[in-house]
Amino acid sequence: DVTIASIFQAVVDGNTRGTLEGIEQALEQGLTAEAILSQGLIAAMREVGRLFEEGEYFVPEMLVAARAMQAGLNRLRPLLVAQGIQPLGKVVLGTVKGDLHDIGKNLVGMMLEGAGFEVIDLGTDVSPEKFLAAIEEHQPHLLGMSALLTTTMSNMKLTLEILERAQVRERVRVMIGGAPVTEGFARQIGADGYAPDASRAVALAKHLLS
Ligand code: B1M
Repeated sequence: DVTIASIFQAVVDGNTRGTLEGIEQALEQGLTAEAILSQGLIAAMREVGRLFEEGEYFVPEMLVAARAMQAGLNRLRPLLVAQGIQPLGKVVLGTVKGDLHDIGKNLVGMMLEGAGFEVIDLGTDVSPEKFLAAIEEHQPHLLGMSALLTTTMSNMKLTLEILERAQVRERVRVMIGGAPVTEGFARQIGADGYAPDASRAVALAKHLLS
């Protein structure tokens, strides 16, 4: 599709205005928010990652692409987040300490909200102590942690350890995700579940609370 291709290219180029114009056009043409998201925005970030790996892109290019993607996500948010659903449960969500990647975490939060969860988003670079304090304050059913760097994944384990020590671990179900995270890693650190993408994060959250 030409319009989706233009959205893809605009995100790769870090062109926020082009991304938003492409999205308006795609919506006018009757394309769904889901299609725009997966074939336009998410596919474009994958391409940006590839360009970075190959040394064609550097951090500034990744950053402007991320900004364009985030603007696109904000535009799609009301379409992805359905209204008036019964609350399913409360989730505290954040990207772990040392890690500033938040696009995937934001998407997971948006989809959870869309499914009827109440989401308390702690943002990025969240220390184990801060996760613990939020659990004590908000008493959520679920804790969701995201990590995009192999070097920050270990902070998921540290967070679980601090919850254990504070004796709140059994009060919350814990799910984790992010590009370097695997099912095996989740099992290894004693998380309750792992999801590879945002829609499966919703299915997992429902499953963990059932
Ligand atoms: Co950085 N970065 N980055 N980056 N970045 C990666 C992650 C990298 C893989 C790129 C690469 O080399 N190919 C690489 C990590 C290598 C590694 O650890 N093995 C990398 C690096 C090296 C870095 C820096 C160290 C670069 C530097 O400074 N030299 C630096 C670190 C900064 C820090 O965090 N301390 C850095 C910085 C940045 C930017 C700030 C420029 C920017 C982030 C902006 C932002 O997030 N606001 C950025 C970006 C954009 C990326 C890539 C290109 C795209 C990430 C993204 O948003 N993807 C990324 C390449 C890649 O991932 N292939 C890369 C789209 C998003 C929808 O997908 O986040 O995977 P994702 O989320 C998915 C699933 O993973 C899952 O669902 C989401 C939706 O489907 N999921 C969950 C995520 N969280 C979940 C939680 C769940 C369940 C599912 O439950 C709770």
